[in-house]
Parts: sequence; C-alpha cells; structure tokens
Amino acid sequence: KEEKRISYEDKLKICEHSVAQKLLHIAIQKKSNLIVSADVTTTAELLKLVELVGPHIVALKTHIDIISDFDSDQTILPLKDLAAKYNFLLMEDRKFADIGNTQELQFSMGVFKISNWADLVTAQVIAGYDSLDCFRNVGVVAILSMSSTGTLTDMEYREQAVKIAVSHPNVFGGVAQNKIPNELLLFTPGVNLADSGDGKGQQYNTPEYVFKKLETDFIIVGRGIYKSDDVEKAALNYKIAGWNAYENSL
Ligand code: 5IU
Repeated sequence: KEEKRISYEDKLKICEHSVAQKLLHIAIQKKSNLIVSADVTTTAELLKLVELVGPHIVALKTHIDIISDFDSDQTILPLKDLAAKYNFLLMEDRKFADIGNTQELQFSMGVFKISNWADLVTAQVIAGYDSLDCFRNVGVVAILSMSSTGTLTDMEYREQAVKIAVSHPNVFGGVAQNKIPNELLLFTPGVNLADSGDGKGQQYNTPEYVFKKLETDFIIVGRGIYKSDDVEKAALNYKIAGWNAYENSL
C-alpha cells in the first residue's frame, strides 16, 4: 500500500516555527512550492530575475557572496521591496559549517550582514547541536544530504544529522534527497525537467519524483529557470509542475 504524504494544511499543525508557518501560508495562498535558486552574479541580473519569478515563488534562494557588485543599499533594499511586493521569503544558502562563534560573526558581520535581511538560512550540522544556537530570529534549514555524485552524506551521517535537526528549536527544515520526519519541512534541490545532470556532479530528478518518492515540500530550481530563454514562462512551468506533483502525491 502506497503511503500518502501529508498536506500543507496538516503541516501547519505540526511545524510550529514562525518561518515554517509563513512558508506554508504562502505556499497555500500562491499554490506554489517553488523556490528559485538565483545563482546569478550581478545585482542587475538578480533584480531582473526576481521581477520575473517573484509572482510564482514561495522563496528566493540566494548565494549572496557570488554577487560581484554587492552593495547593501543597491542589492538588498530593492530585493526586500520585491519580496514584500510579491510575497516571498529570502533564503540565503550560506551553508554555515563552522563553530558557533565563527558562524555568529559570519551571520551578522562582514559585508553581507545576512542576519539583517534573510528570513531563513541553510546550515551544515557538522559542527554539532550547539553551533546552531547563534541563528536567532531566523529559520534554519539543515543540510542533511546532498544531490551531487560522491557526497559523503551516507545513511549514518543522515541519521545523526536528522537527530540534531528535529531537536534544535532554530531548525524547521532540512535539505535532502531522501524522506525526513514530518515535523521538518523538506527542501529538495537538484530538480530539472530537461536534464539529468550538469557534467559537474549535479544530479537531477523531476518534480514528480521528488514529491512522490521523497514527499518533499519545496523544490529548488536554478538553471532550469534562470538559464531559460523565457524565464517567466519557465518559472510558471515549474510552479505548475511542482503544484501538480504535490497534489498527485496527496
Ligand atoms: N544545492 C544543490 N544540491 C544540494 C544542496 C544545494 O544543488 O544538495 I545542500 C544548490 C546549489 C545550487 C542549487 O545553488 O541548489 C541548484 O541549482 P541548479 O538547479 O542550477 O542545479
């Protein structure tokens, strides 16, 4: 007998973290489970991309340290305006991986001052439970496994990582290529409708696969959208594909 995943409405009852609540409400409102990975390298490209995909996404995933002309007034202020205008959250994919004291500095200091603008951040759990204490006022999505060939996130690692993720109050979700406990929201990158890999170790699955087999909650799509000739149409296609896959998995 095939197991049925639980709905976003039911997840609202068990995922209490305020950022989880916001994401789930946006998903239901916009009928979207799409997160666009904005791996572009200038402020102009970033803002142009967001204008096109903003209406279709629940969150925008950034790698803010690849923006070559980063400027907090020119980059972050308009980004925050667009997030408010189109109702999505800002997810900085920083993948923190150091001791708590260092992460605390990387989170709030330097040029990027991530704590000033990100709604959620990704973090490795490699440094242990206490290292995650520093992420106050933000939601943490823990990296539990990776989509790339040869990743070291084997079953033993994943089991230990999940234990930290479910028990830490700052963590409300996980990035993984496998099922995780229902009390966490699952984010799955490595999603593409056209390609199966990128020749650099990335491995892709379809939205259909990740909703049915992994019971994911949110798909993360980068090149499938921002490299497309028609970015807005691609975002809409992935949004519809993601939502249909979610509904079919219920
Ligand atoms: N990303 C992955 N796989 C992972 C993790 C993060 O692809 O396991 I953790 C990131 C890397 C990139 C985005 O920013 O998700 C996927 O981009 P493409 O859809 O362009 O491959």
